[in-house]
Amino acid sequence: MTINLKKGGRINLAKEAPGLVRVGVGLGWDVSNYDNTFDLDTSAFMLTEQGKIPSDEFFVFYNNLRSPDGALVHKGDNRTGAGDGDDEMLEAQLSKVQEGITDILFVVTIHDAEIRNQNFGQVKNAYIRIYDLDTHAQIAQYELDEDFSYETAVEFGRLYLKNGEWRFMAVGQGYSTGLQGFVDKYA
Ligand SMILES: [Ca+2]
Ligand SMILES: [Ca+2]
Repeated sequence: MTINLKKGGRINLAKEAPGLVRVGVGLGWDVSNYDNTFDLDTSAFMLTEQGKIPSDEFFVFYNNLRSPDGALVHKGDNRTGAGDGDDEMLEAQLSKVQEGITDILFVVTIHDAEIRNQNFGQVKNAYIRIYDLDTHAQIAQYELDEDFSYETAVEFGRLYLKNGEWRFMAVGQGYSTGLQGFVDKYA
């Protein structure tokens, strides 16, 4: 059974998916204008309570595919988003997350958005979903239902620790920045 989250919606993984060991995080999107190449990039910031990454290696993206604690693995860059299903994926093993990290924030940015004059107003069917990697059962999905226009970057969802239990929240916050803007904010 999958839970459809709205913006701001939260679930407790310990309650909704007891026995969950490895979490799959899938992001998908399509674009309305296929004459143009849209390269959306998924990245993750593993944050402490201070809202910062403890070191650069806890910024997991296409050039740093694995966090130092081995808890988070990025499955690689998709350059077009063509086709159905997940376009970019990450795998998380929450029991391995380094102590002190309380938040794993997933963001999506458009590569070279400014140069190519692209924004999320041209992106369709964008979603983030989390599932059990071992059983492939989907746990929750959040479809980006905001009417974005000029935004070029989105904080999409986050896994976060509360009272010793991991939870997931649908964030859906757009920004007119790029990956560097998030690095400036969280590094
Ligand atoms: Ca990409
Ligand atoms: Ca797609």
